[in-house]
Amino acid sequence: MSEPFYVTTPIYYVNAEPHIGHAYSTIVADVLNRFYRLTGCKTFFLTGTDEHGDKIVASAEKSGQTPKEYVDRISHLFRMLWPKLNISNDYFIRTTDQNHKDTVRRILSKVNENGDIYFSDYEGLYCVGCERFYTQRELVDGKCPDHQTEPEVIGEANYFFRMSKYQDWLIDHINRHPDFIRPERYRNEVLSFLKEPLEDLCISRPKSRLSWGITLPFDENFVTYVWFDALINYISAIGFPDGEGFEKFWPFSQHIIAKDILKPHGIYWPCMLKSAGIEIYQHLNVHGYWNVNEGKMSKSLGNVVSPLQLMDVYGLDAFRYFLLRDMVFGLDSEFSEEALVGRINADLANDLGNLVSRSLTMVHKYFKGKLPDSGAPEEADKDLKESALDLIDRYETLMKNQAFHKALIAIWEVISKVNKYIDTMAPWVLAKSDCDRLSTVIFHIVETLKIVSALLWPFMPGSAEKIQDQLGLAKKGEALKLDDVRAWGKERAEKPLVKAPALFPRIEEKGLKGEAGKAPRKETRKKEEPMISFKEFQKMDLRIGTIREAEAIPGSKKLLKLTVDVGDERTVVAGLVGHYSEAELPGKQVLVLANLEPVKLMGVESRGMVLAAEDGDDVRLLMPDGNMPPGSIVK
Ligand code: ME8
Repeated sequence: MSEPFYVTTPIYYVNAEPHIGHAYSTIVADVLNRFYRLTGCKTFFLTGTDEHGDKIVASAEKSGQTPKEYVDRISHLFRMLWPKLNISNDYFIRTTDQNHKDTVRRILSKVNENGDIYFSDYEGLYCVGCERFYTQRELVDGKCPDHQTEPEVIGEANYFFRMSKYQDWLIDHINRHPDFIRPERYRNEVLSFLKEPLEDLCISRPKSRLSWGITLPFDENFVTYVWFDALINYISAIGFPDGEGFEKFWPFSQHIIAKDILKPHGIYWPCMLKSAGIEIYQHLNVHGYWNVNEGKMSKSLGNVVSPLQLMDVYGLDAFRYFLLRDMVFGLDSEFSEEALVGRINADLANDLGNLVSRSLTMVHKYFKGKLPDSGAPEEADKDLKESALDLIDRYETLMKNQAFHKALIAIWEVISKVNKYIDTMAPWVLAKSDCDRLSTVIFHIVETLKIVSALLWPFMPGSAEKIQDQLGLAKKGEALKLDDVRAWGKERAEKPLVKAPALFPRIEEKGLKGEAGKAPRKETRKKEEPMISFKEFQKMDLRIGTIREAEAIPGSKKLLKLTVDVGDERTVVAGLVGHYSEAELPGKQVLVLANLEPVKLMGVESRGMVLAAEDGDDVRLLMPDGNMPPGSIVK
C-alpha cells in the first residue's frame, strides 16, 4: 500500500482578487494531488484564505466594509474560483474559522509553556505589505525588496518567540534532509540566510494598534502576529492534535509556495513546530514568479492577469496545460498570450488533438467503432509499446521531482512517436491489403493513447476524461489509474469508441499583439464561437441584394468594388478577385449583411458585407434559391 500524500497551497491574503500567480500555485498542488491519486495513494489537498492582519484591515476600510464583511466577500471569491479551475481540494480553510483560532491559541500556550516566549521592548523596520519586521541587511537600497517601499520604524513592547534557539537545529535538519526545501537554489538561500545569527521573532501586535487577529492566550491586550497565525492552518485544517487526518497525513506533508514566502515557511514554521514538539513537515516545494512585461504583476501597474478571463477565451485545460508546460518549477516565467496561443495550436490542436481524432476516425472507419485485437507484433509495434510503457516510469520520477514541464515534454515525445507510427504504418493502405496488420497497428495506437490520456489526467482532467470516454473506457466517472494502463491491453473498452468534435479547436492568431496582461482581444477567438441569443441574431439586417456593377480596385489583389441594390443602391467591397470575374457578377443575387459598420478598404467606403462560403482557396457566393426583389429581408 503506498504512503498517503498531503499537499497545501499558501492560504492567500484576501486583500486582492485571485490572479494567475494564485492560480498557478493552486493548479500545481492540484496536479500533484491528482498525480498521487493516479498512483493509488490516499491524498488530502488543502487551500484557503489568510484573513487577519493590518493589510486586511486597510483593504476593508478602503472598501467601506467591516473586516468581517470584507473577508467574507473576498474569501468567497477564492472559494468559488477553484471549482471553475477544476481544483480538487478536500478542504478550504479560513483563518477566521473557530477551530483554527482555537488551535493557534493552543500552540501559543504550548510554546509559552516551553519557555520560548518572552516580553520585550522592540524598535524595528516594519513592512506593512509583508506584515513583518526587516533587518537592515535584508533591505535593498533601504527598501523592502518585494514591495519597493521604505519600511516604517515601529517601536513597541511585544511578545517574542525564541527562534534563535533553533538555528543550529534547523541548519542540521536541512543538511541531513537535502530535499527538505527544493529546488536546491531555495535550500541554499535558506542556508545562506542562516549563516548570520537568527533573530527572535516578534509574534504579537498590541490591540491598541491592531485588533483584527487572534487574542494571545496569555495576554488579552495583544493579538497574534499574522504569520504565526497563518502557518498553523496547515495542521489545524487536518485536525491537530488528535484528529485522524493529522495522524494520517501530517508525516507526508508537502507545501507549495512561491519564493516570496520562503523565509516564513523555511525558517519560522519549522522552528515553531519544533518548539511546540510537533513533527516537521516533509517537503517545501518553492516555485518562481509569473511576471508580466518583465515585472511583477500589480494592481497599480494594471498588468494583473485574470485566470477566469483566460479560461473563458482559451478553455480551462489549455490554460492549465500552458501554466505547467511553460514554467520550469523553481524559476521565474514571463507570461504572454502569444506563447499561450502558440502552445494551444502546436501542442494541443495539432499534436494531441489530431492524434485523438485520427485514431478514433480509423477505429470507426475500419472496425465500426470496436477496438480490434492485436495480431503478432512486429518490431515497430514492440518499439512503440516499449516507449509508451517506459514513459510511465519516467513520468512518475519526473512528477515526484516537480519537473512538470519535463513530464509533459516526455508525454509529447510519445505523442509525436505515435503520430509518426501512424504515418509510417499507413493504416489506410493496410485497410486495402492486410487486415491482420491493420488490427495490430490500430490496437497499438489506441493502447498508447490510453496511456497518454492517463498521464495527462493530472494536468488536464476534463480532456483526459473525455479521451477515455471516447475510447469507451470511462469507469463510473473515475479516470484510469497508472496500474490500469501499465497492464498493456488489459483494460478493454466496454462500449464502442465514440467519434467526437475536436478536443482543442485552433485559435486564430489574427490581430494578436502580445500585450500580456491585457484582457484577451476580440480577434482572438476559438473557431468554435460562443452561442448568440435570438435577440442578438435579430440585430443583423440580412437582405437580398442584386449586383448592378463590379469593378476592380486599383492596387488591390483581392478586392472588387460592387454596386449592390439592397432596396437602396450602395457600394460594398468584397474579396472576390480570383473567384469571380467582374463580367460575370452583374445581375447575380446575393446575401448582404446591410447594417455592418461602414469601413474604408483601399480608399473605398464599403457599406455592408456580401456573404460567401469559404473552403480553403475556394470561395462561393451565397444566393437565394429563386429570384427575390432586391432588399427582401432574410430571417
Ligand atoms: O503570502 N507568480 O498570501 P498571498 C507566482 N497569506 N505565484 C504567485 C505570484 C506570481 N506572480 N503572486 C502570488 C501570502 N503568487 C500569505 C501566505 S501561507 C501560510 C500565508 C502565489 O496572497 C504564490 O503561491 O500574498 C505566493 O507564494 C502566494 O501567491 C502569495 O499569496
